[in-house]
Amino acid sequence: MLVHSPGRNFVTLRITTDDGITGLGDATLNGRELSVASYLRDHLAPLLIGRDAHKIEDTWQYLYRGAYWRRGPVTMTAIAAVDVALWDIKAKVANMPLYQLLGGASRVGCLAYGHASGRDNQEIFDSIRHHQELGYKAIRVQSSIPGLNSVYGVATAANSATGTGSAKGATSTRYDYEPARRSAFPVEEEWDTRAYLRHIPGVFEAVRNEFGPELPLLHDAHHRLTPIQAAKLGKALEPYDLFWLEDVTPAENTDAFRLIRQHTTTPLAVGEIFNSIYDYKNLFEEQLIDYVRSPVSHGGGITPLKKIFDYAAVYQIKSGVHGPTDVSPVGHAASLHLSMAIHNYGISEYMRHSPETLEVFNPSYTFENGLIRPSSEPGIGVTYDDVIASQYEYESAYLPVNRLKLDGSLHDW
Ligand code: KDG
Ligand code: MG
Repeated sequence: MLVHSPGRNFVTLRITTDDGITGLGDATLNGRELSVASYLRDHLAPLLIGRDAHKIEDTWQYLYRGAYWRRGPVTMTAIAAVDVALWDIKAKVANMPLYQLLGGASRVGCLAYGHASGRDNQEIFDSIRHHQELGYKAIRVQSSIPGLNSVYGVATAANSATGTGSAKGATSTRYDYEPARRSAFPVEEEWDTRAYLRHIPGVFEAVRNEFGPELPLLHDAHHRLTPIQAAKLGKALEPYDLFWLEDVTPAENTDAFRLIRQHTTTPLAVGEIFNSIYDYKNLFEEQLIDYVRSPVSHGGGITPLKKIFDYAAVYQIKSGVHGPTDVSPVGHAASLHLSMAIHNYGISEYMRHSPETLEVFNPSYTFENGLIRPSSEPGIGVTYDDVIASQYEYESAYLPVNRLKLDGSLHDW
């Protein structure tokens, strides 16, 4: 178990076979890292000793069904780490990049979106241009809201990214909310939904006027709206032709999507906090969403996520993998190999990691001309440098919490 903080906290599982082959899995659960580390160290690792590393499906079922306590972010992140490490090992033994074992490449590379944000429209335009210079062909846009001091997902200082083609060595676009402002307690932010709903459509109107109709634009509402507010926002954004609107309502109430869907044709994405195929079942079967946000690392691993994507394909629903910097390069690489292979790929979020993170993980994937591509290295193509990692000790860090500006009551994240 590797628990370090190169730029931000990561938990990484390394499995070594009797033959000395190693596989890596991402076990990072932002703000709750040590719970997964304990689950792995205290409960799963002892069960893996002596098991055949090639029996991936059987091991997944053994850990999932055997626990009795199924699902949940901690359990599924831990199982995902084991699953990915075993796939990494299998692909290394086969001497192939992992996507070859998953069916081979269905595309030359995976379309990725970057994060633009700003305190006003001019800053947003600059941030979009900057991301276009970095090679992004699709861009998420987040904005400050007049009257609110800070809004999650919006950088409050000018970005300093300079990276080019290679993911390694690229200077990351830094957000000052990352890594969630380290402190023993979460930072408290304020929120006003009516102000947000009044402001956001105008931002997208301005962005469309500035950049034209072609550029795919995305937006994340971070679970903050009621169903009827979400419906209103989706409708208001229709003239600006979004690629997707993400996480409009608290994700656990999937029934909300019925109401939202009745009112808007803006495509909807959800699932970054889901961890099971059962979270998606009704959303798929009633065709209530358009994109699946689960990353490999929180979706239980490659083994179940491949099944989720195949299930989604029946309903013409596509992948839209979560890829913030709290998914480690191991997690990104695992999602990338799966993304290369499936037919119903949509898009991936690709936030660049900090130089410290890249130095420790050495990912071999590259980003160029809007696409992330895995290398031809056997396995998932990530190596972990223990020596450099040991310089970065774990430090507790939390995501912010959100209180209503009006009366200070806690609001949905
Ligand atoms: O750990 C939580 C973050 O990864 C999340 O807030 C980022 O919403 C997010 C996104 O779409 O990347
Ligand atoms: Mg999100």
